[in-house]
Amino acid sequence: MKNITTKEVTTQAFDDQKPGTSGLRKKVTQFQQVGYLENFVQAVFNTIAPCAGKSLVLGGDGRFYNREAIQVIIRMAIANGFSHILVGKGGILSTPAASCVIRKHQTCGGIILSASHNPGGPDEDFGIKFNGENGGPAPEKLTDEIFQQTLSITHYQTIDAEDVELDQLGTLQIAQTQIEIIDPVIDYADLMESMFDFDAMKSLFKQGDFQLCFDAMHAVNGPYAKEILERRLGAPAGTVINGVPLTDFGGGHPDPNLVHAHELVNLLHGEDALDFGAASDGDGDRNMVLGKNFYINPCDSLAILTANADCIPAYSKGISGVARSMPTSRAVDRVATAMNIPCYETPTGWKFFGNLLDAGKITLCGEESFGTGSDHVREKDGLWAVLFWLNLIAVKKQPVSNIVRNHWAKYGRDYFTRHDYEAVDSGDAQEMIRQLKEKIPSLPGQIFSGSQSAGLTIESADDFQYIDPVDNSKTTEQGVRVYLNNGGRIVFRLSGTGTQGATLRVYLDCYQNNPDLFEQDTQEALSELIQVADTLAGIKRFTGREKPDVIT
Ligand code: G16
Repeated sequence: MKNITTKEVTTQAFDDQKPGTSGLRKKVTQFQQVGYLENFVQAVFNTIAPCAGKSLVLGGDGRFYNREAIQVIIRMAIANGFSHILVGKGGILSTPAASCVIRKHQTCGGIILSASHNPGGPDEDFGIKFNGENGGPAPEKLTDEIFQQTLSITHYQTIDAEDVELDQLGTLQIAQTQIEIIDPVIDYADLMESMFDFDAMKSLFKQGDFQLCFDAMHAVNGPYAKEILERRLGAPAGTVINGVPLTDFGGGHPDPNLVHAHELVNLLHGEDALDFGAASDGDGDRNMVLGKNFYINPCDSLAILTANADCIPAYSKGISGVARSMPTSRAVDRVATAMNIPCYETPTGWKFFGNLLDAGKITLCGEESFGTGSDHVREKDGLWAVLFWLNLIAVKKQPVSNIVRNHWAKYGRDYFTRHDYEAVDSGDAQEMIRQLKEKIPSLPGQIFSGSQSAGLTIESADDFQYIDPVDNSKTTEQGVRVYLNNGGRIVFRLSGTGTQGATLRVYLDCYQNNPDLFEQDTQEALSELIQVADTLAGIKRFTGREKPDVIT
């Protein structure tokens, strides 16, 4: 055992460390400022103090600055008195795996290093967040306290010590702290194997006529997908593409959507298209699933998984309820009504599902932003969603497109799209939202007369607020909602995860129960609403853009 003296280092507070939708996300260069990372970590430790005797999980998505940050945090955790630190080998832990390890090893929480789907590299993004003992993102109350701590911090604690070897499994004792380098995959893979029907899924691959591709986008899920899909389920070697985590994600944008996962999208299109494709993001919590020449919208995915939960061993005894973030389409609400289970509408951010999951009020939850999950961990979980779909395909013995079309035939179809305007001037974006909020009281009854939207009328509008049914905490100003008389809805909000200017998100959805209209192009089906959204908010005027940067 090495004896070490703790150092108290004087530091200057920063005023820009308020956690956003999911932790603190900034450019790497901001994190590299003297004391920047240390201040935030000490603020976390001060908030959860006393740290003495507690265990902490530590890992990240492998992006640029991950390893350096892990060494800094290990030294600080030792100085702050933690007795046990579990670190993913190579500094790697996907977000859902970190949640799994926190829960399994009953630690007081964990620090996850990731900027999720944002690009990585010296000039790109980095991020850090604290998850509590339930394995879930710190709730608002805790992130507010952490922010307050960052504003008044004057010192942080650390030690002088050499870097810890991150690439060898094993334990090392420094002062009172045991540092354990753990296999980042095994706990998570075991959990997945306990939940799904692996035998049924194996048979898909044994027959040899089912073709799957999983695009790990050179992000954290490569090793997890290889272990689960190729080793445990017997999918052929090469099923997982871009499977080696790279610090810059191979120069790509690790965001599993139709724009950024184009390699996968190409494999799922055309005459020789594969049967099933999936991708996950930088830290492995998001998922996109595709059938042969068929895109599954994440809102539909949540609804379909809910409707078919009884096909999965882990949920065969029934589910208690579901939740979706407010901007997510209302497809899952229809399923919940039919199943006679509650459906909760929460603000954007996985942290808002935590209380509902802990209280057993919900079993499944999801978001339009390619996030789906359940009570098995307290994070959204990309590979879990892929396994859920594979399990469904194996049980139903139907192509993905049939599963989705049968769902629409039973419940109707909720067309959904999100239009993102990225890196917009923050002042202009905020002014747009301010003016929109000002108009809310006068909106109901407004009739539109544009070429495509003639006769559309606003039924109601509000600024979404949420009262948590478990602890009664209130969260306000979560996006402007506008409901129209054709069953349509438009939501306007500013993203809480961007690192440059503001990102305006416009969410549009509309219910359709005429089967003759189930095969429309989504943008066409929602064209009236798209026009109304611009008329209402002056999107083109405020952003100076003729069209969105990303459409999902
Ligand atoms: C995070 C949150 C999600 C949220 C998403 C987008 O995901 O955990 O709950 O839906 O950001 O948030 P925003 O619209 O504010 O940018 P991730 O995958 O980025 O951690």
